[in-house]
Amino acid sequence: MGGEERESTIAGRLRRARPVVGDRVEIRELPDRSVRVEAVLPRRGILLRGAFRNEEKIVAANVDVLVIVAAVADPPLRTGLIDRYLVAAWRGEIEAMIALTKVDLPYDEGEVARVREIYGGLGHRVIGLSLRTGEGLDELRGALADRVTVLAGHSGVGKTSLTNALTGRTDATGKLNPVSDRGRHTTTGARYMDLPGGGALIDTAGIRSFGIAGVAADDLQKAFPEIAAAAEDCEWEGCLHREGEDGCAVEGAPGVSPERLASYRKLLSELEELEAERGAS
Ligand SMILES: Nc1nc2c(ncn2[C@@H]2O[C@H](COP(=O)(O)OP(=O)(O)OP(=O)(O)O)[C@@H](O)[C@H]2O)c(=O)[nH]1
Ligand SMILES: [Mg+2]
Ligand SMILES: [Zn+2]
Repeated sequence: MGGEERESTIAGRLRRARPVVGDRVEIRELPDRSVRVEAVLPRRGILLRGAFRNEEKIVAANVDVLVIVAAVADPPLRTGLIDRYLVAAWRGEIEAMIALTKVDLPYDEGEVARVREIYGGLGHRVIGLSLRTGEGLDELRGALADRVTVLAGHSGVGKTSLTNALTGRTDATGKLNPVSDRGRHTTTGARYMDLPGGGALIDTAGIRSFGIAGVAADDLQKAFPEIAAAAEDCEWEGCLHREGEDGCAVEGAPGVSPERLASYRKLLSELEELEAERGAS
């Protein structure tokens, strides 16, 4: 195919697209033997982050699985971030699993059982893990074999420890910061690492907080399937299930947990604030 003809193809027009971690690209070797990225191939399974001024930024592409990492203790288990990551997974059409780390530490068993019930009930695989005892590691390895995975979670939950265990690397892990009782972010930069059993792992440094900017407020419930299902009984078609909304069937509906509804409402008001800012500027 001639050079000029090449320019008119979609790939030709994409040639200046900037690759992100996980991208498949078409390359060309130049006469000086250096290699140039000619095109970024179509992406699936993308992770977006709301960036400055509401703009979306792709942080990883061609991701098969998002493993949402949360510790059962130290730092304390909080489900708000799990729900936020699940919105990101829904948006990028990525399967989401939940890894509950540090099960070797003392923790609130009732709380963890509840998390398993809620997210397991929504169809997400939930795996309890310990890097100290090795519990759950084989199960996780099996679940991730031959797939491209991103680990995401709060600082200090054990993402780098898990990455080291899965890949055989020895990257530095963090110590908890005794002052704030939250981990410092020890890891920077994004990397694509092959897994010994096939597949790959992308470490999350750039993916600390997925913004949900860009999701339309009335689309948000699509990321909360149990809320969307209960919404069929709301009196108004455009019901957004705000607190105290007239004719809303979602609150107290079977299958809708108060925790998830609270997360949904929190994210909804965040989106509405962003929309208002966008409208005002
Ligand atoms: N008890 C226990 N501690 C763990 C476990 N996994 C990790 N840790 C410890 O938790 C701390 C934080 O682990 P990291 O792997 O650095 O956490 P991270 O998620 O990569 O943190 P950032 O890079 O800051 O986002 C380290 O001191 C680890 O040794 C575990 O299964 N059990
Ligand atoms: Mg880390
Ligand atoms: Zn409603």
